[in-house]
Amino acid sequence: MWNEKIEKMPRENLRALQSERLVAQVKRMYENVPTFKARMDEKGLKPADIHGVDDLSKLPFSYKSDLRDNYPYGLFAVPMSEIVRVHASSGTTGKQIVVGYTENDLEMWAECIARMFTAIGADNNAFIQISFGYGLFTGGLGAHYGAQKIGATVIPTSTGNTQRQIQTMIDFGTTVLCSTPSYALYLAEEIEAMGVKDKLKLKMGIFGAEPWTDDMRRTIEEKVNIKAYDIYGLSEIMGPGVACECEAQDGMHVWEDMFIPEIIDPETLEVLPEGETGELVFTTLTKEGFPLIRYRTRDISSLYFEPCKCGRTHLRMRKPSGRSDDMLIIRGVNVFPSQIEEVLIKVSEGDITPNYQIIVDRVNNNDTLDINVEMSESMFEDEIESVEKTEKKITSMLRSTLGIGAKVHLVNPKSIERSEGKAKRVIDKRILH
Ligand code: DLL
Repeated sequence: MWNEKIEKMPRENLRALQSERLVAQVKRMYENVPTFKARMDEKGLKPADIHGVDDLSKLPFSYKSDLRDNYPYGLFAVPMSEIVRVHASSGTTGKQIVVGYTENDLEMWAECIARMFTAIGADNNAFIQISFGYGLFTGGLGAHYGAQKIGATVIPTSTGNTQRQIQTMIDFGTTVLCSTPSYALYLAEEIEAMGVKDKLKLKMGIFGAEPWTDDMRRTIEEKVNIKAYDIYGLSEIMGPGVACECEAQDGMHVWEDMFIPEIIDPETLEVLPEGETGELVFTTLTKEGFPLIRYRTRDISSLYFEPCKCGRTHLRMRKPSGRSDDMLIIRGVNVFPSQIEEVLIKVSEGDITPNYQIIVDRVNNNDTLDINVEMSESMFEDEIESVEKTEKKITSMLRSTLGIGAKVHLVNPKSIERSEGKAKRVIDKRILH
């Protein structure tokens, strides 16, 4: 165990630690984050009213829209001179959401990841290949510093170039692979096709950043003969490592000394009892740069406190089974339909109509994104070249907004099925299995 004292801390002590940290954080945020102060004032609450975890449900929620409204740095609780790193993720609009970390925040993040690697049996003899994207996405750098902290040999390949990823795995002796589960499946199939499974030293994989099922886990495990573990996180709360599986592969431990999870009913906002399914809400306890209270993740999951075989006392969350908003995760990238709509609005009305459909599918374990847009009558009568030119223009606008490629098809006027109720804009054909 990486930090036995904390990871096996009796639950009463853990709760006392949470209470102490929560009280301090509420006070600090009240003094430094105007949006939080305004929400507290609206409820007639003062920091002195919060004595510990029992008072958590009195506190106001926070939302993704808060990040948008305070873009880029308005929710940070320390001066920018103390922020040493920023990361970003998709917002519901063209603007990204931005998160910031102090030196200590990065240290705590590496601590979470170090606990995770140790929990699945990796140590300083491991060769950890990080095939999460490096950059503004939290996956690459997030996993990187934790792998380094346990003294492993880090192989920072980032995403893409599948053949080279596999060659690197063989030549450098990779024992642990970190990637999205869909990319892991793709790599596994390529490894099978290349007939190089026997040349690998791979023992385990840590996969996350998108939903996946136990069936998908089994398929990956069988194809490349490894153990596959789940890791969960979100940029707003920290990045990867908010929760992760241990060797028991039975739910993800949430590091409760740093985060308090709750499950709420997304309609009534009531806190639900242990085991019930609802929306996950997180409160950070140690974050300095960008702390959050009761952040509504929109992820659907449940929590349970039963002791785990591994001896860790921190509660576990079930694999998120979906979302309570319309965010899609395509090739590990968060995409909101509203971002696509914003791009289409920018295209000349003479060229396209407001009728469009977003089709997401999974072909050879790779997510595909197709966007059908009805062209205008005048474009319909135009030369094929000008249709292709418009398709190319929209494709490139979408790439720069979403950060991933999409296939754009200008389709004939009135060819997209009309609906009598709400338009069905998104067709997600992916069946997770
Ligand atoms: O995806 C952080 C991450 C990186 C997690 C690498 C794990 C591994 P965001 O880009 O902000 O951060 O996306 C966060 O992704 O709210 C979930 O909807 C989804 N998600 C993340 N991990 C899992 C998982 C990173 N293990 C959003 N299972 C979250 C299901 C997941 N969904």
